[in-house]
Amino acid sequence: KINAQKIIEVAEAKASVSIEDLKASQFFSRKTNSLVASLLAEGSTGIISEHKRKSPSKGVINDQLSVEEVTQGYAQAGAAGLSVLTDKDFFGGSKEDLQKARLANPSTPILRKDFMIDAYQVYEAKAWGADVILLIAASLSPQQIQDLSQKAHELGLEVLLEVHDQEELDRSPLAHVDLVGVNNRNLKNFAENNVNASLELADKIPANIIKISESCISQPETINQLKAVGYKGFLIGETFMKDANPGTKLAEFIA
Ligand code: IGP
Repeated sequence: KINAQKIIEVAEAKASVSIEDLKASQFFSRKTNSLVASLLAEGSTGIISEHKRKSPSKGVINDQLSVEEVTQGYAQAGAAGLSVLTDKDFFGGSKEDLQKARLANPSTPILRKDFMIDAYQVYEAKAWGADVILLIAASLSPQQIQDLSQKAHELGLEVLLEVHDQEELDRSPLAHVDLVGVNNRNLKNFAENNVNASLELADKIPANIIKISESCISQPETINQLKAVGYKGFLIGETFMKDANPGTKLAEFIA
């Protein structure tokens, strides 16, 4: 759910950096990398590996490594894409994390992982070096999803829409997004620790849409299980981040 703090932050950010300023930033006019193309490429690992220092459910996961070390390790090990948290309050991320990840990995698709509610944040995402934005169906109206997706596409960004259940899937304007992610973790109670949500929703998502399974993936066998029901992407954070060497962990995972 949206919290008041976040809304205030967005308003503050608006006041200090104008959209014109964002448009003038070094990354704004760059050509973006397509996550869709990367996931569909022959031999893609499908793995979208995440930089995540801490989370509300797990506390500190790993704050010992630089974002460059983590993301380059992932890219070298074969990640199809990267996800970088920019939310400070809950996940300890920042815009600098995204900017550093971009500079360290010029040709890898990067998802800005944050709670997006305003078009201003889509401009930020582009200006900070992202290729893809996340839209969470649970906290947005269908109209907002449509409008934010349109803005993202206008700026050359792709859209990953996150759903957790059938109700969210049914009311979402799927024609406007590029990828659909099923979050296995229930954001309301953090209860789940399995990929049942992805398995249940697999055949409810139209076949022409690229499916990603998000969260709670800790075993390589799970990837095969998810691939068998049509998933092309696998968003994995904690399993890699809690290792002293996240890139090596990814390499072992896909070996
Ligand atoms: C990664 P995990 O269980 O592998 O660390 O999960 C990612 O799916 C998770 O961080 C996530 C998330 C989100 C974080 C999915 N959707 C929305 C913040 C906001």
